[in-house]
Amino acid sequence: MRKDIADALKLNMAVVREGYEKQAFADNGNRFLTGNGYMGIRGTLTEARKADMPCVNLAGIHHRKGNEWMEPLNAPNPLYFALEGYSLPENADKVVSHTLSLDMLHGFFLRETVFDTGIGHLTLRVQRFCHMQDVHLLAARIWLCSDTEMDLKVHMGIDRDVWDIHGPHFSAFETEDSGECTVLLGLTDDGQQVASALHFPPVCAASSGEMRSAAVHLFAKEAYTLDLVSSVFTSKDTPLPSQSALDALNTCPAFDALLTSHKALWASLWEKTQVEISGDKDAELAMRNAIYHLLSIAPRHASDLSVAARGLSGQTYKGAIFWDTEMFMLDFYLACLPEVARSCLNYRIQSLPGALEKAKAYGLEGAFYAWESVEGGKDACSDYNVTDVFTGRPMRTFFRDKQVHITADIVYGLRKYVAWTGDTGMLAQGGARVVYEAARFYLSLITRRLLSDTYDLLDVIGPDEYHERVNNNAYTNEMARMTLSYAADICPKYLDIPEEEIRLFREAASHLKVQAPDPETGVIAQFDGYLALEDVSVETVRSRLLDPKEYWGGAYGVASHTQVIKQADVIALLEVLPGYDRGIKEKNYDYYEKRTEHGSSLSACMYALCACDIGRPEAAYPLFMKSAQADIAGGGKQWAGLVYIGGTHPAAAGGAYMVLTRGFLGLTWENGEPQLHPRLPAAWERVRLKVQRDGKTYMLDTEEA
Ligand code: IFM
Repeated sequence: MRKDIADALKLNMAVVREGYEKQAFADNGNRFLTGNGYMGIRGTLTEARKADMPCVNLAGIHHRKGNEWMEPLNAPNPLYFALEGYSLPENADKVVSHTLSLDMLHGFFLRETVFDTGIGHLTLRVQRFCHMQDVHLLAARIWLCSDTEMDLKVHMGIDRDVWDIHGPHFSAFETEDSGECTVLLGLTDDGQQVASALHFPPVCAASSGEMRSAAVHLFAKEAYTLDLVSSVFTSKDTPLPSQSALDALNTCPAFDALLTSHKALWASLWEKTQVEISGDKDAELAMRNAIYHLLSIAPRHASDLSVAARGLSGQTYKGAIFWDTEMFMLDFYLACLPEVARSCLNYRIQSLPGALEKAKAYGLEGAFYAWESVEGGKDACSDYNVTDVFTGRPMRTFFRDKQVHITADIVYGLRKYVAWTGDTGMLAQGGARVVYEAARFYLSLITRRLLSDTYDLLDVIGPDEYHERVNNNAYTNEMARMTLSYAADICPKYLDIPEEEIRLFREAASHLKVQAPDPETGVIAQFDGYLALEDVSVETVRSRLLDPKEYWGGAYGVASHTQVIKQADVIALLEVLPGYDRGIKEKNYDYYEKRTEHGSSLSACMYALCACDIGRPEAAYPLFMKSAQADIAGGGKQWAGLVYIGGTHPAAAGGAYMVLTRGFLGLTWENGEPQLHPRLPAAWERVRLKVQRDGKTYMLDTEEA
């Protein structure tokens, strides 16, 4: 394992953190995450219990406990392992050295801690991964070595005390012991099941149960290893998850063979996605880390699963699918794993019934997609998404009701997928129906004035969530217009729909209010009346906070009545839809950048794209790095009011990929061939990057541009 890490380090493919930082468990859980699209295991220590937020987070299976928020299930952790007398944080005073590494090249987590035993040094190494090919398997190798002979007691097993935000989700457990293997089945009150099984190493053969202990004798300077191989299945995968979990362990190869096949799969993924940035090792590492995370959470095993906003790093944002996937991650998946892009969009096609139901519930027509989509397209978004720090009371937020751009974002994703792949089968197989129902949704929402020809989209929330319930948000109006026009163009080819409806789609598209650039300043108002709001700096608004965790938006937020915005809104519009010239981009970049808090990790990449478009790669660079480094750097916003929102940042990762390709490389496609128009930061000497299109692999190289 050390050789692997050394190779990865040499190739600038490893993230390493030295020194034991007791308080860093939350960031490290994200920073050292390993995953395979089916599950993610946070980069916590194997001895971590609930307080340190360990989890084996599962994709596409949710549960709601009572009236709490619905959230994805975490499996009982089958790779719990502790050394008696040497667990952290309790024995932090014995730590001589402590190193955590993420080997992105081979896809594993490595922990090495040297403890002072009083008479010498004891080294504990743990290598852990979620198998990239057989996605139900996860494994850990424990390596121990002491420079003096010593006896140790070790504890290992399946931890049923699962870390949940709004749990506990399992109301009952069943265990089944089959000698070397034990399976623990967690049952929810709505009949769902999650089985975690563990193949115990021979040292535990004499004992039974889901948690076992063993005595280990270490000879001086002789390494001792223990392999833990586990499997996880749910009732979504199979009617008998316990049986499947045990079968998987009975038939799976031993640790070394598993690791070999796991590494081979990672090698093949990097083969498709490798990026080199000569002249800037930090940017190269950050970009590779962003790609690593996007690969680790990609549902390669599924055909209609999407990617949650916090990936597989836990239950933040209810494990739900947001616009993040279509608007921020899709570029990467299209260029590197088109089958994953397809799966994400199939998920939207499959969840159309949920969107139709949501629209109906609001008295609207067509498809109103869930702001926070879970199984069946149900909206997990609460009416009270933020807790007031002062009163502890839930605050009414309107994301679910008013962030109506979500439907257009999905259409945008579908349109992009079809344009990129040429796969019109997606439209024939349900995509056109989504587009049609999306257009009907906007038709039912748009208001027609009696005394004017202008139509409005009233009472919405744009991407900048701090300003709620505004009229004619520029981004929303243009995305709705795109949806109506696209529907009018393509739906008649696939669906039998009345001509009158098509006419109405076109009429609404042409009459919907345009937030035109101000003739003097060139600034596009984010919404009606935005430019008349108090014009103060982000710092002034920040200085008005009475509590650092206070929510900036909503009815009484410190930003709500000012022009300070949370994240790219007009700038997002200028970057996603064509037709805005450089002058307009320049003026709006200069206007909005200084008024943006970048309080969402989705913000910086849009500004970076814009900065590239206006010929300012140096201004784009820190914004790019902010996006690409989101999960290496840690920190970031962890709270919205009193609600924990930490986790990994796949949209920022995908955004960084967009900045690299569309921004710095200036990638366009002409006659099916890639063309580069590089505008690189001064320190960058050369960029090489592989992309796939139409079954062909292209090596983009700025030296050949
Ligand atoms: O989708 C985003 C939203 O734009 C800002 N808040 C977080 C969500 C999930 O990433």
